Amino acid sequence: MLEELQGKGLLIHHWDADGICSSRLLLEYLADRDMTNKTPELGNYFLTEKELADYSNYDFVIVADMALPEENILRLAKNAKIMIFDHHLGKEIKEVFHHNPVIKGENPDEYPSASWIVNDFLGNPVNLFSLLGVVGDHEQKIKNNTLFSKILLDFCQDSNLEFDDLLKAVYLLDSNYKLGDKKAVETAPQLLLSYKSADDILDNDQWNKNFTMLNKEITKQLEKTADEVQGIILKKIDTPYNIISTITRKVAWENGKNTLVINTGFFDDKDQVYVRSSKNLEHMIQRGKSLGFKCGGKREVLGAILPKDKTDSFVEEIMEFLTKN
Ligand SMILES: [Mn+2]
Repeated sequence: MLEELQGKGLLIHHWDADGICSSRLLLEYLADRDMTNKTPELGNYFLTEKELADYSNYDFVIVADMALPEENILRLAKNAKIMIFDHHLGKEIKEVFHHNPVIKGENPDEYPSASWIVNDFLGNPVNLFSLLGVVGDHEQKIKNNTLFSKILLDFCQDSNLEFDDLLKAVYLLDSNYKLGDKKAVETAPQLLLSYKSADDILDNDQWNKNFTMLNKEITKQLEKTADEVQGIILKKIDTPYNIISTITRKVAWENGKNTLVINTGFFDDKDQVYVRSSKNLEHMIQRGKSLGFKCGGKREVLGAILPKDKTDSFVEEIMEFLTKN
């Protein structure tokens, strides 16, 4: 399939370690083609009108590690051949090549990252980049996956690495999007083409500087006091960095309580809201979507991007939901 692609190609990928590593693998395979790689505006799980217009002049478009809306994909498909490699839940887009074993009913534990799916599709042996995507998406929790904990252990032994080295490498790759540096995210897969080992990633000066700066900011935000309302931790932060999920996780784990964090500083015109709860949040995710907000997550996690004038009312609804019985 990939062999047949002709002309100018665009690769659109998620901004995180899995998206970057998936791109690295695809760019290596397509080294003799004319390829450009882009990530969406950071925080957007869709393409803007401007992006759709800019991306209408390619002969083929590959999407990696992102469940872009069907309308976006069908728009791109008017002018280009489309291939999607993904592992997120969602609906199959039948009009294009949509390689996502998870939505075709395969066991998600056997396909824990887009990088793994891409690598498998390319027929490569297990390698650093196929596994960094896995570690990036699951962190420590991958150790509970019997199949992959074994694959990771074997890989670490063969390459003389610790699991924590892989985790650090992933944090370094993720530092680019957390700092809001879209250009650096797009440069990362290119850089990785010249990297041969995890040490090359661990030795990247800029990424280490990013990592230190982010840790400082996370510590600073964690030190500010949070409110507790009817047993729920409510924390407001104002940071230009995309660290809300990290902050929420740390606050929730430290307090052992349902936690809601609002960040007013990442977007100019919108707020980020993030919730971790022991109560199933799927109902509130649906509610957020039905109100027209960008809203997603899973059982125990809700993330939403809200117009600033809608934040208070939606937060109030979530608080009500969490305190009800
Ligand atoms: Mn992923």
